[in-house]
Amino acid sequence: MLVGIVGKPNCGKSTLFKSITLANILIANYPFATIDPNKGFGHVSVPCADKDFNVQCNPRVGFCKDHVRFVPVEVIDVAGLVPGAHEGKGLGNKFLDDLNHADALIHVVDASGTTNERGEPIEGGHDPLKDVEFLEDEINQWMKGILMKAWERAARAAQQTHLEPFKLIAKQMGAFDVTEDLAKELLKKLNFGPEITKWTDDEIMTLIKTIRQTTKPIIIAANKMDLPGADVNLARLKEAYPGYAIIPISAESELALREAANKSLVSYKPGDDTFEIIGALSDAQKKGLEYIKSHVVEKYKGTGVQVLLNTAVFEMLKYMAIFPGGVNKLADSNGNVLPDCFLLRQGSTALDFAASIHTDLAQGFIRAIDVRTKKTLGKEHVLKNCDVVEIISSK
Ligand SMILES: Nc1nc2c(ncn2[C@@H]2O[C@H](COP(=O)(O)OP(=O)(O)O)[C@@H](O)[C@H]2O)c(=O)[nH]1
Ligand SMILES: [Mg+2]
Repeated sequence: MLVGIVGKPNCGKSTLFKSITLANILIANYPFATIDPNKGFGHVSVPCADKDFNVQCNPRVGFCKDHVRFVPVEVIDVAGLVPGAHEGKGLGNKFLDDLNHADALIHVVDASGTTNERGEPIEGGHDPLKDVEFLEDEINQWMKGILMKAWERAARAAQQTHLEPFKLIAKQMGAFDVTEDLAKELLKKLNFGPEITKWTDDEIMTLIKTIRQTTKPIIIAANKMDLPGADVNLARLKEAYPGYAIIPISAESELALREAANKSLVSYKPGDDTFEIIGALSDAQKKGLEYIKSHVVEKYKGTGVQVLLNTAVFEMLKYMAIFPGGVNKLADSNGNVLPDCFLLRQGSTALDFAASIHTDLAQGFIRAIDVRTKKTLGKEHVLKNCDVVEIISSK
């Protein structure tokens, strides 16, 4: 799973990326470094199962603090999109290509309205509502460009060879993981005519929008909530886009708090709705943190950054966290307690879980056990968030 951070220049993408990926790298325990400087690991958080068993876990990756388990999720900071990017304007197509691999997008909007559509400071303010439309339009246009590549010839050829429309769409949009099944499902809903060459431009755009919503769902991060006027724009955004998840955040505040926490100046973990100053601070540092407390953390019950990532992964992409464990012991052969926590699609069964650990486990699947209740679970049993599951397999 890969979450892409997008938005116009200077909306705060890199600040958000930095704050998300600045887990204390020592406790997060990554044995590898990413080569791409714009890619890194953030963490979604779930109540850790270790608490229910009165133990302290030892995560292989990620970390656990106060029985909150932080599970890694890959994120990418996609460089600024400007109007016309799909035509190669600004940094253009390379960055749109970066998006190809993302399963979901966080659209960072400068809710303070202090920068224009190219990210330049602006007197008198800019309406952030416009940013939402422009970004979706850019992505739609770009996807359409890909579909329309050699479209006329492909459509004609498909018609002559009686290739079914969904097969053509899957072929043209393969880069976005549009499978034949998905294309079939989407086209069934849209109910276009059977002759592909007669599809209108509007129909094609409707298809593109549907593909975009399915393969690149967008969550909106209303950033810079620490600045005056952002609260008014947040309310306007919510009113204008009722179907969207819109999360108020202050990326800069989160970054400051994580940095201070890593230096033991404050007691704070991502997602907390308060923090405590514990170290010796200069007057300027103290003032800065007090501002963050009164203008962000107390007002919005946190900086919003953890809520943002959790909402993207658990609500928008509909994942859940599952812990492998044993009824007789929760540790692996090295004595590490509950070392793993997997993110699986909601609706996954005990068999899906076995397969996600190892194909052998699935092939030899005998039964699963809910480690908390010790109840036997069959292949088709649908798991729920934070379950601890043992797989009994003949292989
Ligand atoms: N006040 C405020 N400024 C922010 C926030 N997040 C980012 N910024 C500032 O906005 C400017 C652009 O941020 P940056 O992350 O480089 O934007 P990018 O171009 O989208 O990557 C920088 O001066 C940041 O310090 C925030 O939450 N509050
Ligand atoms: Mg940047």
